[in-house]
Amino acid sequence: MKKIFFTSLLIPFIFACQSPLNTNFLKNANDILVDTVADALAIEVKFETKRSWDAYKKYAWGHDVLMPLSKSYKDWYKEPLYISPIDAYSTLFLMGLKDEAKEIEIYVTDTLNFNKDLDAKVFEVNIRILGGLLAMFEWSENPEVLEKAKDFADRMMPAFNTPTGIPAYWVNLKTGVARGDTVNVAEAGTYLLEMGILSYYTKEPKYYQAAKKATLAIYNRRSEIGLIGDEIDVNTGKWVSVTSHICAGVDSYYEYLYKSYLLFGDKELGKIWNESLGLINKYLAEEHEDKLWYGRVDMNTGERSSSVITLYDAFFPAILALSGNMDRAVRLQNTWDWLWKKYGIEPMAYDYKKEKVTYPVYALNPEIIESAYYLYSMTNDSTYLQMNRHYWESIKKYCKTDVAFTSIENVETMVKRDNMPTFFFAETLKYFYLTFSNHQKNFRLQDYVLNTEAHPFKKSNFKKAEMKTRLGI
Ligand code: DMJ
Repeated sequence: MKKIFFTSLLIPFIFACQSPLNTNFLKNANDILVDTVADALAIEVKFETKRSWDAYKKYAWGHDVLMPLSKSYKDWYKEPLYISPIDAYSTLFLMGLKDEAKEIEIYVTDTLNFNKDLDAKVFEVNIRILGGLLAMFEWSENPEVLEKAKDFADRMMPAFNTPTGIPAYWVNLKTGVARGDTVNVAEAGTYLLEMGILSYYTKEPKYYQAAKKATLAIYNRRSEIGLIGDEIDVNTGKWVSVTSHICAGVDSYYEYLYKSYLLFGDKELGKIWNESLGLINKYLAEEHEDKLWYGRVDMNTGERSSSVITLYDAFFPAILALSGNMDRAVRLQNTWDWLWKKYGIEPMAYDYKKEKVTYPVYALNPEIIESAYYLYSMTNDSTYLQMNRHYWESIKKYCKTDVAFTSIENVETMVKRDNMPTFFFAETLKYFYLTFSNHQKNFRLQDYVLNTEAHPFKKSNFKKAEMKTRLGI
């Protein structure tokens, strides 16, 4: 810890020194110093991850979520599904916390049983449990983990037996009975990656085909001007809400269009992504007070309906950058950075025209950190390293507890809320760590596609020549 303390004293000095340095010698010296600082931050993030993991083990082992203030736990359902550890695995593994990761793997293969009489939210368990197990399989190469992933997916599959192919909201993991007629677009169309990866490894196209049918069911119900709404009835295929946006409730539908094209080479999805992005930029994007925002419009008329955005939308600079739209990615990330700094930490929802917070919670969410990581990886511009360093300092200042980290009830008062969501392990800590250790080149973003819960999948594992037989593309 001494090293961390010493280096943290150097950090402001080093970053302050960056711009005036213009000779090659000084530039190289500066780069070395920046790398040294980043190394220290990576060590600190790893240390804090281990501290939080130890707290989970001490107070919540076997359960879904740690409650860091009361030092207890909570489960999503009447029985636990072990969501925090499954979500944490790929982060612990990447940080070199191999013993901790191995312990999770052994629990998954030897103890965990998904034959539970409970109704699980299909979207949430897909990105966290199925996504987490598939990443665990890739890193551990343990075939029993793949069996567990397949077992879990088979329990999810009955949800897709609807007249539209859009999955119901809930599915009972034991009986396969599905319920919940209305889903949002993210809940309808965030399955392509996990189910495509499962199809690839099991050589059973049915998973990818079900996911693709659900995504196309959304796309095929676009309006005359090409936009989609945000809530739909899975039985009738009728829009329940006609508001079009990229915010919470829609976000990862768009993310998966592009990432599935990237990982599997599914050209149909690449085409839909390109078309969708054109419409998003045409109808949703707007300049306000010299900043770029993406608001809400009516899917049928294109008329603006609201300027409320959510912190989830900060995923968009990452996907813009990944798909080659760097100018907009940079501008949008600057907007999010401004909002974070306005409050000291970002609020869950904000009205950019009324200039006020509409929902003041911050739940340790990763999106702005994810986008800073993508931009840093893709540009090597230390502006984004500094952004993530700033967000890390804010989270330490406001969210750190004596045992782990916790959510904020209100970013205007910084009152804490007793909850450490599972994505804090899966995403937030991972993106910080990958940013700070980026220069070590031990994880190159261009070699991976990450699901929306930040579980990484190696591109070279997926051979394009195999896609026809394994995924049915
Ligand atoms: C994560 O569970 C996923 O990233 C999801 O797509 C939406 N955002 C949450 C964390 O904020």
